[in-house]
Amino acid sequence: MNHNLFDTFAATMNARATADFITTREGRRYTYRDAHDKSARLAGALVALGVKKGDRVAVQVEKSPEAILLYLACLRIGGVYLPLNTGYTGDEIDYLLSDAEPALFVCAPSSLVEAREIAEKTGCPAVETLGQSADGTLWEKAAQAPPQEEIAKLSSQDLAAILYTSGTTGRSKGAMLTHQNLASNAKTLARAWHFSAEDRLIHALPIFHTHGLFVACNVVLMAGACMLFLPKFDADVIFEELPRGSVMMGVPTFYTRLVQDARLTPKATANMRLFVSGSAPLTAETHQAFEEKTGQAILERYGMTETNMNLSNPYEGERRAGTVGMPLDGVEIRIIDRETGREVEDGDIGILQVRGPNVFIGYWRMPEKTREELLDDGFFITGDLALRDTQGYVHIVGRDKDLVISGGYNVYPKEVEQLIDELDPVDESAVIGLPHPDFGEGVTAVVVLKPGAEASEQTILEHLQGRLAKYKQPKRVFFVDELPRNTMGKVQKNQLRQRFEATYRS
Ligand code: MCA
Ligand code: AMP
Repeated sequence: MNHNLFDTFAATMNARATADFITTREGRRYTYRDAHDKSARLAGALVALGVKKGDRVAVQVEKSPEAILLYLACLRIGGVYLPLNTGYTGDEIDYLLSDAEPALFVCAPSSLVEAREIAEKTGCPAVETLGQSADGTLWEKAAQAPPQEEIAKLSSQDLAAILYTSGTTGRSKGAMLTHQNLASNAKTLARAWHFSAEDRLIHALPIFHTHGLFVACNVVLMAGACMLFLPKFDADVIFEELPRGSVMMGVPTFYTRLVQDARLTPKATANMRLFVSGSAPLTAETHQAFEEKTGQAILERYGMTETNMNLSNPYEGERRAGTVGMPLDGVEIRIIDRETGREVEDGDIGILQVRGPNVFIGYWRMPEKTREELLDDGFFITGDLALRDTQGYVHIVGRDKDLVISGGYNVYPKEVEQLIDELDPVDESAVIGLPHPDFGEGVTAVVVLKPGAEASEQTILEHLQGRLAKYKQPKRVFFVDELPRNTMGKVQKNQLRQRFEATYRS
């Protein structure tokens, strides 16, 4: 049996050949047959560029249907797809390419000069471009290349993708995801959320993370459904498209923005059968407000880059506000007391661990880090604090890891602190997340200056510009005389969060 995920998708492509796979508001349209044929051409171009099974293909391009075809081409030949946030700066890309050692770096046409420099520095042998409207050198090469019809024969453990997630030490880690990880999760989600060929997904998420790439696209591909590709979330566009859509997936910021909009009514959402939220906590207030305004209950689910999706509220049955529901089919969970190492009773808080075919096989070239988080018995330590209520619904109540989630993007404080601490006048810093009405949490820096030294909020922010992706940069910087510490010398971020809690309150 061929475990290549593309093999499964190829069955859909044949069965749904003339149906739309991706459409855009500008009227571009790819059918499933196009997806099959164009991905074969792109695969031909990849092979001609020397990409072989197991080789990483790093991709930092603007959202487009063609980028998804490139992802499919990669799967087809057994390449390892490595999507990169379009907001990453040159410094960030430099580190990621050095670590991943891709055989090819595909960038936006406008970034070619810088991309070539980074590729040369990091030893990446090939750079190609892919634009947003079926353009770029890779697309041109694909048009010339003989189609690669063959689907690489792979085992379930062969890698399909590496997705980088920042680490608590400040160094990004590449989560290695296999064809089995992605296939099992897509099948499970398509079933759990009743996806069918009739669905039309409104796709407004970025496609370089699990949510927009795997949860959205793989599920659509499993079901033979259609996606409307939007470049980004824009409430005006969403309201125009809701009458033609059936499902939307979003981060909580999508929903907090929609509930504030007078256009959100039962009529506006009448054609929609499902709204999914994830990547960060959806507040019970937003859940309830959305239901009051539309009569529809948002379905909240929980996942991680390392694990794909683990828990989901039920499609049928109560979608309970403030919870992430129950384990998906084939996923096991346990909630462990940090002190005793034993499972807690229902209602008690512990650290959530998950196991299943969806769980990754480790961090790229980081065996020690992998051993710390992926246990011998297959359970992965999520670092999230959870409790299970008496009806079996799991509540994510906090984090045992130092992490801020801003608008669905993860920001690891250590990475920001290290850069702030480089500044001469700075003695030390602590980066925290504070309640933010739009982004859920707002990245905030608290800085201690060296005795007699001077620096302003502007000094700190300017230093970070160009070094860190925009979403990681603090929205505010505060100066204090010293950071609160416990007797062990550990910075008490809770105290800082309390002190500056009202910062973004409107
Ligand atoms: C944009 N900005 C942000 C963010 N996005 N700042 C902090 N956090 C953000 N997430 C900056 C912009 O650069 C801009 O700065 C200012 O904030 C306002 O931008 P705005 O136009 O309002 O933002 P937007 O373009 O509308 O974007 C907000 C967004 C977007 C729609 C929430 O960030 C987004 O699509 N997030 C989704 C992330 C995601 O897909 N996560 C899934 C990860 P300035 O004005 O100074 O230029 S996968 C995952 O987490 C797991 C596996 C899971 O469970 O799904
Ligand atoms: P990432 O590493 O980007 O994949 O982010 C994974 C993290 O996002 C998880 O460990 C959680 O902290 C958080 N997360 C994802 N979905 C939810 C949710 N529905 N509720 C609360 N936190 C979530």
